[in-house]
Amino acid sequence: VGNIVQAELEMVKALLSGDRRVVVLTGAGVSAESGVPTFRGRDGLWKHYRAEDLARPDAFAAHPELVWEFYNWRRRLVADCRPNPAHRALAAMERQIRNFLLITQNVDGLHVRAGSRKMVEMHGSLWQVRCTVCTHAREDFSELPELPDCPVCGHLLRPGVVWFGEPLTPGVLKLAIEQIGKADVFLSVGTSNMVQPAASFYQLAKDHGAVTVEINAEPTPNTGFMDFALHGPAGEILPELAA
Ligand code: BJW
Ligand code: ZN
Repeated sequence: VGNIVQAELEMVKALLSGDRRVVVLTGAGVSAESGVPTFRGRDGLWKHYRAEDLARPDAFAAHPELVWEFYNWRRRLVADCRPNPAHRALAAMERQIRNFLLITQNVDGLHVRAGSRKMVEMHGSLWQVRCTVCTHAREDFSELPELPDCPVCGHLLRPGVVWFGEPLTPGVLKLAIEQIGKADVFLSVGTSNMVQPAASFYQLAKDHGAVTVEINAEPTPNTGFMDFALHGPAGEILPELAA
């Protein structure tokens, strides 16, 4: 690391002392070093489909078997992945900082497996399934059939994730807005900041006067609005901050 980067790292590290209120937003970049593909990588995510083509209610309505094939593939893929130093550093940070909240856009469950608990999965989880008709919902790590059906009413199950055009789970947005509105430090890690509402969270933090920090492999549309921007692998930068 160069001297300027090192100096910036030290300044950000100093912000993360135990009595500060810290909110961290994460995205697919924190799981990249675990081998989980990101959404907006060069080759598309799966069989040349883009997330925008599959992660939407109308795609599921038209081709449920295709969408379930996509999710079953990702469930298998993620089951073989392990949390990386970025996940572990965030779990350590939560133990060091009393007022801490991790808001993840990731559905892979790797933050939980790394030990994070003060955390919300704002786009749901690959390991949640729920009925398209009744209220049945469950956590399920088993191998699912191609078109799983509801044990209660027999209708089709769907992945327990938030698709484009769908609202977040009730309460999640409210919690995020409340906590970010009180934050002293806001970290955005491993997200392209292309998807709303997460991409606008930094604004709530800034309105409150929080210090904003971006950690990402490359600049994002939000970079210019950040107080600090550290560009590099999350699995190298976060362990330095949590050390
Ligand atoms: C590394 C790295 C390393 C790599 N280290 N870094 C306002 C304006 C315009 C549009 C909208 C708007 N409000 C809402 C919308 C529509 C839409 C939206 O945002 N569209 C945009 C595309 C423009 N938003 C929605 O529809 C949301 N719903 C909503 O707003 O509802 C309102 C409503 C209210 C009432 C009734 C009805 C509706 C929902 C959005 C849900 C997003 N869902 C997905 C799929 C989840 C399920 C699944 O996984 O299959 O969530 S889409 C996908 O993108 C997934 C991700 O969580 C999300 C964000 O992606 P992320 O994490 O940023 O990944 P990447 O790949 O984009 O970026 C990774 C970054 O990491 C890159 O920059 C790399 O460089 C970097 N990186 N390796 C550090 N080692
Ligand atoms: Zn049902």
